[in-house]
Amino acid sequence: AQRLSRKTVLITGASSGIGRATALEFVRTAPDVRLIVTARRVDALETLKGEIAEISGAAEVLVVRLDVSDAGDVKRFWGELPEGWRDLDILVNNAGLVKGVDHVGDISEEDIHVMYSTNVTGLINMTQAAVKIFKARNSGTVINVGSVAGREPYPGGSIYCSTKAAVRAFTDSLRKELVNTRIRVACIDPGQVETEFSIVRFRGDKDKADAVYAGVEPLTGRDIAEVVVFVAGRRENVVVADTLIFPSHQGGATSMYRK
Ligand code: NDP
Ligand code: 8X3
Repeated sequence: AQRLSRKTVLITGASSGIGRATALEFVRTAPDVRLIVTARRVDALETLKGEIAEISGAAEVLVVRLDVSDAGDVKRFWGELPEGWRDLDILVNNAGLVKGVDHVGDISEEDIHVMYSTNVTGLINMTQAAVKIFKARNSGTVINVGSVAGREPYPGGSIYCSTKAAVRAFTDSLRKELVNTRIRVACIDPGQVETEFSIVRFRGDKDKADAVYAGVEPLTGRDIAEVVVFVAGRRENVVVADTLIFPSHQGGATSMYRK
């Protein structure tokens, strides 16, 4: 908690699921943390800000609407960060999504574009800006949310899985580029977590989303959030470079014990 005291943390995709849980977990761990919570849905971010205020009056929260898939928006975001919030300590690149389960040949251009521009280009653009700040100070932490899907691609996931494989490769390159610095780079690869992820995948079809979690006990956003905050809170010389987190009945992306 002491190590995260007064640190400035930027979380993308904080309006739901893992990102939202991560914001709350930072506050529980370090009540005077300073959070920049971003996503497209500002209402949900304002609700989150209210919840954070109930947990800790000492936490500072800046709500910013940010669509990471829009390079212009990302540029504007960094250019307009208010004085006092620019000296970032930790970037959590969590915003990401999957659309559909279509097989190659039938995938819409729009779905390909939205997954790549959010999960890959968005994450890269955010990281490029943060790394400039971190290099100038020779400290900082980048935590990228990948997925088991990036390690173990499955049918119906060609685009999503390849975006997460890209996150993994990008993260590894970055860590190696920065070995002569005190900047830390981590990849968090969750297995199955029950969030809005499947609702987004099935375009709002709640029955299809629920079927994904039928007969299994998935992880919660908080389970992953605890790992993110643990990684961020290690001693400066400790880099948790890689993680793979499953619920106990998951053996791999497509290996799940169902009751
Ligand atoms: P949710 O759908 O619950 O949350 C996704 C978050 O990403 C939302 O806050 C959403 O906010 C945000 N987001 C989506 N598109 C954009 C965008 N263009 N710009 C900014 N924010 C965006 O899903 P999860 O919490 O599960 O997903 C978080 C991360 O975890 C993703 O990267 C996902 O790939 C990864 N993951 C999830 C797993 C799971 O089983 N759930 C497993 C492994 C990895 P808004 O819509 O308001 O913009
Ligand atoms: C989310 C996990 O296996 O549904 O990244 O793609 S999976």
